[in-house]
Amino acid sequence: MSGYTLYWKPGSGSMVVEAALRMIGVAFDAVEVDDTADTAFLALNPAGKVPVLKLACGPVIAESAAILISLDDMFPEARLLPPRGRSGHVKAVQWLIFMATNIYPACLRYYYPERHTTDPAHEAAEAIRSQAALDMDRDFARLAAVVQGPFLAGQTMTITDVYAAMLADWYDPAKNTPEIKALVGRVLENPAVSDAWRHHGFRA
Ligand SMILES: N[C@@H](CCC(=O)N[C@@H](CS)C(=O)NCC(=O)O)C(=O)O
Repeated sequence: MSGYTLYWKPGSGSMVVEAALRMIGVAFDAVEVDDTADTAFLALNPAGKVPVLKLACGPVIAESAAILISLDDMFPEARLLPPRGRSGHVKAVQWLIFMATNIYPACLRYYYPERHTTDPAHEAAEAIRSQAALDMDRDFARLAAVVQGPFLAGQTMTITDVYAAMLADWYDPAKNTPEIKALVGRVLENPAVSDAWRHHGFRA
């Protein structure tokens, strides 16, 4: 047994955490979660969501951005994020949190609109879905405008770029935006990322 256990589901946001673990080069166990409402899993993350990372020394971390920032703290030499104190660090963290708190939830509203309204009418769900699409169009346009470094935080790929590629794979209009499409291509040149991408069944 290794020191790290990643709880994951195919096609889910655990992809970026697996990519981070592979970029670090640390051994980990991958436990596929069939049912996020299972009592044993809820004991790990009461929110019933993957990704979850369990450390052998005790702590359990949920929330994709929190896991990535914690891994960067534990393994600064892996350069998941640019070194602290440099302007690239602030940018990479800013865009990571921007995506985790805006685009990721919008994507969930887009695919599961009925979970985001108490109104059972089909039209209510459709309205949620349309607004989620508009929100993602606006937010991916903001990302596309800054992917000129050629990465989001400059000349070197960070885990923030992998996060952006993952979200884009869930939403075709983003994936087909030239700047984002080029970013996905660049990110997938990294073997650690492409291994996690394939293992999770991502498409590009
Ligand atoms: N804010 C959370 C969102 C996690 C999330 O919504 N995960 C989805 C998969 S992408 C999930 O586990 N949904 C429940 C399920 O699939 O059973 C994060 O950033 O980690």
